[in-house]
Amino acid sequence: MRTIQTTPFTDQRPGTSGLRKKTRYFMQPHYLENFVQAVFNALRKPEGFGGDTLVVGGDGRYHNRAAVQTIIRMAEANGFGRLLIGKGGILSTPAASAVIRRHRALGGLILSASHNPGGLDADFGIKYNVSNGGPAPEAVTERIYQESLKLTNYSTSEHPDFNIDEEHSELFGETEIVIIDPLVDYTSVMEALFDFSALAKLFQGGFRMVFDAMSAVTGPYAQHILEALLGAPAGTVINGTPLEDFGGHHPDPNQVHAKELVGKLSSSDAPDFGAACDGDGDRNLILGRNFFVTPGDSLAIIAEHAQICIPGYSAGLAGAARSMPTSTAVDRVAAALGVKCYETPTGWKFFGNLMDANLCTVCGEESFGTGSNHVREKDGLWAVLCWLSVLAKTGKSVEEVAKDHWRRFGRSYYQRHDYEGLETAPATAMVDALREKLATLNGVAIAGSRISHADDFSYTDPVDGSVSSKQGLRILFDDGSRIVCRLSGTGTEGATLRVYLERYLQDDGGKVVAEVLEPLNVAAQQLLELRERLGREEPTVIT
Ligand code: VG1
Ligand code: CO
Repeated sequence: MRTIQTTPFTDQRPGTSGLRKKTRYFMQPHYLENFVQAVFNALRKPEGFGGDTLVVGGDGRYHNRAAVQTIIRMAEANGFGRLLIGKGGILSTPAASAVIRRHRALGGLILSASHNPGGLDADFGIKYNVSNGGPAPEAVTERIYQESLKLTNYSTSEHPDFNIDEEHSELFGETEIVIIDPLVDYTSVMEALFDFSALAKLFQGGFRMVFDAMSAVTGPYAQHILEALLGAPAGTVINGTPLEDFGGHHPDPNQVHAKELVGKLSSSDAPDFGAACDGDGDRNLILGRNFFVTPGDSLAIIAEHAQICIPGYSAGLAGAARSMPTSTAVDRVAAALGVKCYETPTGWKFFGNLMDANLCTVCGEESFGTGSNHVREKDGLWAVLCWLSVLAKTGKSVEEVAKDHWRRFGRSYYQRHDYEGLETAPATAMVDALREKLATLNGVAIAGSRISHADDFSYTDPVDGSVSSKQGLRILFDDGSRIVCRLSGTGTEGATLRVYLERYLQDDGGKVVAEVLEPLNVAAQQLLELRERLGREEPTVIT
């Protein structure tokens, strides 16, 4: 073991989902090592880690492999009993969660900046997941950050690079290093939930889909499950080989970045169903022929059909949950099912306690994240299998399923507007200024309705009582409309403002979304003084 002297970096506080920085910044001497040591110090127990398993894997982006080697050396020096490492350093985020749970690991280090672009000149990231398989809760990330601020040294060991490309097990000092097939645990979890033979029949009947892996980590998972096990024709999965720079694309599965897929679904020869996942495989995009399902509707529709269409949920749902900015569509389904719907801050880490306490079964976010208590991460391919199950069972098209849902529940017309590449100081000042104004907004008439309540969202975890404040400004209207504003916590450059617009109408869902939301869009821009403060009139991305 070697002890290396180091000095703290002051910027290692994890954001919405782990620590994300520019790749080159991550590659500077000691940067990754300091963070990993801070994680280990935050977890340290009197008896050491000799009885513990640590899971390691990532989305395959640039620097993933080198980071795995660094972590192996440090985990050995810090006394871990066993390391489970995805072959090639690969584990999708939901697969890592499954491995942690099934092998009763202490936790896992996931190397990913998720939907952020990858490459030497793009982004890298790392996050720690706890023993339930979910992202570390805020109390833990805060402890990691405090440890990072007082580091004086880290422990590592000298050893040439390990072979991480073949499944095997070897002993390094007292540490057992096991290279595992990254597909096995995840596939077992899916097989336990879904009726694979019913889904295979769907494909046998000529059902056609295109799955866009966006040159990211879900390629091998989708090829294995959709093509090899369910018998979808070869070529169903496109961009299926994970690349270190995701082919230069932005692996964010929305209509803007998944252009190729959107094009296929709107062509004259369009398949029945289209889907895509993000860099680390936890997000999903759901498309029908010429039809986009918003993530909020997708969550609601999955919750509506789970018990009837998916064997894993035949006992019904214990409850549902969504992040605060996510549309309220799932709330109406939960009410119809007679179960509670919880409203949490943005970020998957807030769902873990609810699922551990069996308060909710399915949950989701507007940012193309949907999942359930089968793991403790959002899960892109799971959402795809849910939709396939709904389509197989009902025999309907994606569009028919969505329209039936609107006819029954009404529709939350919804959009997120991102204003990217803002300067941090004026963007923060703008949000601060609106926060100051919130108390005076009650009763104000704007956007054709009246503001009934405005606050900065604060969440008290119903399980452990922990409080998370300043989680986003929300302006609620008396007709059920909402404007929500917050700054992104996953970016690596400048600031991104997210404005979420929602208007609920009890209609058949046939109106044009942008037209329904325009008054709210104008009101949000005015309240924020976007043009005056930042010179912006148009968002960079609308999802
Ligand atoms: C974004 C999304 C949030 C999601 C997070 C991580 O965070 O809005 O809903 O949980 O990304 O997703 P922010 O702070 O930038 O709005 V992923 O796929 O990066 O793990
Ligand atoms: Co992701």
